[in-house]
Amino acid sequence: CDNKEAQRKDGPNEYIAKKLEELMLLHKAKPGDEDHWRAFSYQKCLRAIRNYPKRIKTIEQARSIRGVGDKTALKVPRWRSFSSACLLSDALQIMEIINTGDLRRIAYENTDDVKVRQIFQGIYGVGQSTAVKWYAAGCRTLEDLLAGKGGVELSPQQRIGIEFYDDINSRMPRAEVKALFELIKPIALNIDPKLDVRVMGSYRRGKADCGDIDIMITRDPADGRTHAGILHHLLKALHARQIITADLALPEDPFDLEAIYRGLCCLPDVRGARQRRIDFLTVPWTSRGAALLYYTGDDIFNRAMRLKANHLGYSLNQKGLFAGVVRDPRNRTIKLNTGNLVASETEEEIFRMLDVPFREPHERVR
Ligand code: DCP
Ligand code: MG
Ligand code: MN
Repeated sequence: CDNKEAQRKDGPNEYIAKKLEELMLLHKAKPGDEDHWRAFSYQKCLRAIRNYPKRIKTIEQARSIRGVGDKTALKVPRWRSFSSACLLSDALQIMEIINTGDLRRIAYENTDDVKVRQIFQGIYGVGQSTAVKWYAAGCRTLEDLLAGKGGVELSPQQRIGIEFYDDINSRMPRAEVKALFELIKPIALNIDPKLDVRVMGSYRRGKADCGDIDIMITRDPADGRTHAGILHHLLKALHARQIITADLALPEDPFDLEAIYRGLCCLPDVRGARQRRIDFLTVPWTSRGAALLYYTGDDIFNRAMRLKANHLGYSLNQKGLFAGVVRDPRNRTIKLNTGNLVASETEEEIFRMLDVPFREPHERVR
């Protein structure tokens, strides 16, 4: 692999990022409505620290990381008007790590209930509310859950999540994504040679390791045919070849042009091959540009693009860029109409409409 990400080594402030990350993960397992936001601002802060080229020594440096980063390592365009990444409280925590090598808050937050909930939330599809519920029912270990302690009942998906707990929670090397894709792509093209099949997500961004494999499928309908129903046949073929080993979430309608499948896959005939997470995303041909943009990510970059779109009076999602969307003033997340499609066929036109200089996939990170 030829990109920067794959070659990146730990920077001089990795030890700081590691400690803050530990705290962030504890926050994630803590009930409370601010948590989502808290985790989000931490992620921004972590990236800024990891990208900071010099060893951080003073609180001024810690507080100014965003500003410094803007000009040098990050090259963040002006339109990314995030509030400052490192708040004073974050800067104080950074100083504590620099001065003591530790963060007392970690020990304070790392209570037994948080530890248990953290383990539970590592089960695929299990969020905070379920983890809290299971803890309250008296469960403390994965074995407790499997035994149905306290009357807990697991869904089939949760059982798979426990069975392959370690596999699902580890990332795979880029080469393994490539190997699996090279098995899958010909099987898809064998069903219909005109399919457009590609790997999205962290792989497309050039990352050295991936949490899952995101495969997008679409098809030019110029000859009067579409990819509707393909996913159904492809999944059947992949099950038969023992490449797909378990289903986690089936599409509501596998014959829809837009369908999502989530499951586990594995390199067949490879001793010790691990179970890997795989997602299939089928999208209508006309929205392929918006889908490319969305499924390439990363999630923080997508958020920045959506914000920029909103500032300009547009609405952006995986289907396209829309103008004239009217939102409920009491709840801005509710759309009162779908608006008019402005751009969706290519990534370039969406960037252009948003007046954002085009960025290659590997540049779509902070
Ligand atoms: N995505 C998003 N917001 C989310 C989830 C996903 O914008 N809440 C988009 C951006 C992601 C893409 O979908 O890049 C794929 O989602 P993944 O969860 O697979 O994330 P990545 O592929 O980026 O990372 P990983 O290597 O962890 O899979
Ligand atoms: Mg992914
Ligand atoms: Mn995914």
